[in-house]
Amino acid sequence: MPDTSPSRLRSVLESDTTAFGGWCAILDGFVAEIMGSAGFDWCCIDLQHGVGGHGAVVPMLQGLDATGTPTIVRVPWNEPSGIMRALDAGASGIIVPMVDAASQAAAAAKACRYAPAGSRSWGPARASLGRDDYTAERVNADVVCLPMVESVQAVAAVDEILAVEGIDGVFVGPSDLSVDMGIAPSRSSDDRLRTAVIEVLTACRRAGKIAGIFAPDESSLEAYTAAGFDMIAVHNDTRLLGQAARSALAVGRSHAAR
Ligand code: 3PY
Ligand code: MG
Repeated sequence: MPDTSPSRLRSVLESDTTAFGGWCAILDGFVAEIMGSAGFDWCCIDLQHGVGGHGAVVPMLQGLDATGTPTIVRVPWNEPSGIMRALDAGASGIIVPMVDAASQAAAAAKACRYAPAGSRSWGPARASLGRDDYTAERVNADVVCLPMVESVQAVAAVDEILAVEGIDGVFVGPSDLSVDMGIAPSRSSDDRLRTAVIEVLTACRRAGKIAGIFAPDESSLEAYTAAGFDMIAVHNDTRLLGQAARSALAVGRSHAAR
């Protein structure tokens, strides 16, 4: 039985080596299991932009648990109900989209933790299954809360966001950040974007907190890995499946005798 204890996510993200993550945008248990068995250091279930029914969350967490992959849920929005439901279902960490200010980060951090540290409501339906060590104190210490920095305003406020108690780091969304900067999201190597990304990474280093980012393509993956991000999402399942399908088809077509 693989180790599925929630503290594993924190240790993977805080280790000295880059933690590469899978990003599940196809909301399906079997797809999550395939992603988990690929050997990623962590996997994120994307409830903001993922396609499919939210009823897939528990089978996805089960699929990832079966492969021993630490789990994160990106919630649809910075709302306590979504954060608490994902944690009750058994996610070890939460990524919160579109956080622009310290006050918003504080709200997310509180939703992730039980009193006195926060305001999470008690009802860990799946999260506490088979866990004699499930106590508020223990869970508050284990859970990882990462607001997304994906606007010009958030980059400007990143030091204050990182200073919020209960915020473990930040996760950069380069596509939304590009849009906010007036850059096409497909231009991932734009200098202004890369400068802003490095600014966030430097702020994380100053604060001693986790620096995460989504890499939408190979050149970003290379650049963000070389820059030293702690956690990097390797594209997403949709893109990886499309890429593999196109390349298999191209091999077949290139060898076609008729
Ligand atoms: C972004 O790049 O904006 C993201 O949210 C990554 O999924
Ligand atoms: Mg985004």
